[in-house]
Amino acid sequence: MLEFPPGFRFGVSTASYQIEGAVGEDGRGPSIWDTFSHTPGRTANGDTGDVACDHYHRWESDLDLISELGAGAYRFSVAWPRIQPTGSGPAVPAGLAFYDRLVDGLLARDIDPVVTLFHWDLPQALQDEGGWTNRDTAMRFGEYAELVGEKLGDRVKLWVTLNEPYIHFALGHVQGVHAPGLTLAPDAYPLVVHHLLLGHGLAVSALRQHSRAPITLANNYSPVWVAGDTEDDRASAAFYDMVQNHLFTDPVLLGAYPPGFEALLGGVDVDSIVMEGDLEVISQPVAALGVNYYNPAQISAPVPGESLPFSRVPIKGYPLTAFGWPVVPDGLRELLVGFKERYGDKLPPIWITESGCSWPDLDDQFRIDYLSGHLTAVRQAMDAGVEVHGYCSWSLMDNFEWAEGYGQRFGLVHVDFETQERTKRRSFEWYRQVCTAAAPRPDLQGEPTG
Ligand code: GBH
Repeated sequence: MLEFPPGFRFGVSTASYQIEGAVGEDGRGPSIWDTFSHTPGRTANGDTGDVACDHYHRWESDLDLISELGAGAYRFSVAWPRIQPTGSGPAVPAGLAFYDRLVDGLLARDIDPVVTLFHWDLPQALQDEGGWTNRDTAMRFGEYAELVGEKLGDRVKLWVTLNEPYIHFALGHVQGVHAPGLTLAPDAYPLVVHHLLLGHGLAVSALRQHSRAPITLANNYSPVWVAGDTEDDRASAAFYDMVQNHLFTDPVLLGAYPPGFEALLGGVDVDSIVMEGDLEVISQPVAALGVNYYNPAQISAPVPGESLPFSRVPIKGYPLTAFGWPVVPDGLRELLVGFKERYGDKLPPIWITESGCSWPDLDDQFRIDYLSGHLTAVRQAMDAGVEVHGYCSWSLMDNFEWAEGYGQRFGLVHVDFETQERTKRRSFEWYRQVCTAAAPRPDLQGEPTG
């Protein structure tokens, strides 16, 4: 068994819209994912998160599962529309109370609560006003963070402001295959990017008033491999690396947009979007960096007919998950070591906030190999000098996999969506041994309150 240093957290992750269900209960307002999933043709089989894992009603027995797993951390997200049904104004007490019970339930089971504020379920009312193209959404996000921080700030152990802003931007606003389902004109891209980042910064300011816990954002990162050997191939790969890996990281860690950002501006005057002081807000020190890792990206120059400035080339020669994604554990080591090289002393301790695979079988040696390979890669990156504090497997249980509906199963626990019965996969038992072998955890080092 791999040895990790004392204090290293092994955990599991989920997200509100993917597990909770109960979309009309206790004053929750509609989110963009309710709208999107109820629009014909948007999700596989027309699946929606209306019921999902019914976790809103089954949270206690779900926490018992996490406890049985021996996990030291549980990453979940707060549904913004449960706290503010229209994205602004006072908090709904019942909404806050749900997460309050969840946090206390975790602490009672000796599990560190890791709380994400935004895992893509934006209140629909804010989308109606332009969503992340509108600077006001960032302001509203800061206010929402204040409400959650005030309620939970004394007990949360790690905060994640935004989950995968790059994916939310690219799939939701450029390709239109995730909510809000937009294919925006390029001149709106920098608005979405900047307002997401500003929202992160404003949330950091708000949380600091109430919590000493480390704060981070979690991006989906991929080491970028060049396919082809032309200058154009290399330029496309560099562009892709910039948008996926650095666009939502450099402003936070370095206080500046990455070189090449201008290419995304398409002639838009940056001063009309990035206001004075914004980058200072965005780059307030954070005591952690969240990394969601699934696979590398192999990129070439765009092929004819491609509307983007790059082309994704399938990675061959590796096992594929049920989703068809290549399994490349060493890509995680490569990514982490590359981050250390790029950011040096500016790189805060890393948390792997998601890592996992879609695999349906109950007897899932595939997932065991996946987890074991990725934990080995993390250990190797640590040996190479990268500080990593935790690893959260995606996911605790099968759930609503966005546009794929219930067709892809990422859980250590199988869910029968007819009966809501939970059945532990073999990987659950394997990961339980990893979690329970971990050394006791001293309290996480955070920051002083503001
Ligand atoms: C995460 O997104 C989400 O945070 C989480 O909610 C979700 O359930 C989980 O992952 C599983 O999907 O076409 O082979 O190059 C992951 C974002 C974007 C990662 C697409 C893999 C392409 C794989 N994903 N990406 S490939």
